[in-house]
Amino acid sequence: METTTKDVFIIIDVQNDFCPDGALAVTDGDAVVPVINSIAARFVNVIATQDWHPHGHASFASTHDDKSPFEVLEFPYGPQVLWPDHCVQETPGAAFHKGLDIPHLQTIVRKGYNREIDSYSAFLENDHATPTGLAGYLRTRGIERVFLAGLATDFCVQFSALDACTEGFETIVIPDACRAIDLDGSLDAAMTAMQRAGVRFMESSDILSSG
Ligand code: VGL
Ligand code: ZN
Repeated sequence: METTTKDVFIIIDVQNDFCPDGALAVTDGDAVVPVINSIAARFVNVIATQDWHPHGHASFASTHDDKSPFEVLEFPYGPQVLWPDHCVQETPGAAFHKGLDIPHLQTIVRKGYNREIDSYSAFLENDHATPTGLAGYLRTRGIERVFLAGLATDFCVQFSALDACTEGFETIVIPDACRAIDLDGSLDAAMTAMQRAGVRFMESSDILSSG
């Protein structure tokens, strides 16, 4: 397909901790790397998000007494899944996978740096109120269409896609360039929620086909 300067490809959290042997490993997470490299080559505008938590982040089970990873705890902004410590600022787990090869990457949006609020979405933190600034950045640059891929389908990709729709961008997720955590059916729920919100889905082969 043809992409234009009004399109952006947003790569979500392709970081070591979400890849095999990482602290919050997503099954087959590293399989997205070559696909994402190929897709990125088709876009002028490419940005990436980086999950970037301080030590003692509120989303870490270890921050709370008697809590285990993957339990859900009620936070001021609603239910929050507790995770293993992951993507701690400046640790190797927080670094991008070394196979990512995107010399024209324009911007890195870090998120989850607020100790008390998790941030799945690239646009809004999990209180659904605190903006990262990405919507303004994209609008200022004249972006109208957002393509998304990365990790994990059912958390950071899903919430980024839903917020991109709400922000008025035409939103396309590329599921074969994503992998899911899939807690208790969260992948099916995410696909349904995205579809209902008006997110479109495309295969990487559709993006990579010429013409
Ligand atoms: C993510 C859980 C916690 C993600 C980030 O990138 O999907 N999931 N932090
Ligand atoms: Zn995180």
